[in-house]
Amino acid sequence: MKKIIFLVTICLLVIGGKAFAHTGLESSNPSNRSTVTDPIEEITLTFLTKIEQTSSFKIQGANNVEVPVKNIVVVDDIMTGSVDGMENGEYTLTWNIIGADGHPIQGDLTFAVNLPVEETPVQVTEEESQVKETEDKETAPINETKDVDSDQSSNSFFIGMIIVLALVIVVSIWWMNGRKKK
Ligand SMILES: [Cu+2]
Repeated sequence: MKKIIFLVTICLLVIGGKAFAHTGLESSNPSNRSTVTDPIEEITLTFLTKIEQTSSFKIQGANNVEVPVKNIVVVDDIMTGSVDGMENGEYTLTWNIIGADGHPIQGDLTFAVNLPVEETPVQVTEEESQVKETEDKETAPINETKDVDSDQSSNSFFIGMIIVLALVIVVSIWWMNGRKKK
């Protein structure tokens, strides 16, 4: 009986420890929901634990157009990548990593680029503004479904494991008691 309790306790501790090591984003530059007013050359993402070399990230601007990211480098818990000539606008950065406990995790953050623009008088013709309007209408709904977080699925996996283990304890105690009575 004591052996079983001991083994189950060890199992719970191991699983609990792994759940604790579950990685997430600690900080970033640019940070989430920030507005950048100087030209960006490097993106830095800092995670809570070391991450695998296969980790990566991508950046998408308006209408989901992807911004090329060069030289993605992972050193321990930090992932960097360089970008070139990002225009003013809003961007979504999606990271895709494998954490220290081997779990693939995805998340995203948003930031805006708002560099000072040199004043050059631009005349918008009526035709151009009409084109813009129809473009806006066509592409508006695309950006709305963007909250992926696979974090939760692996968390519920752990909760499932713990429930299964709890059941194992209850059944073994019940079984052991039954044998003693006979
Ligand atoms: Cu994990």
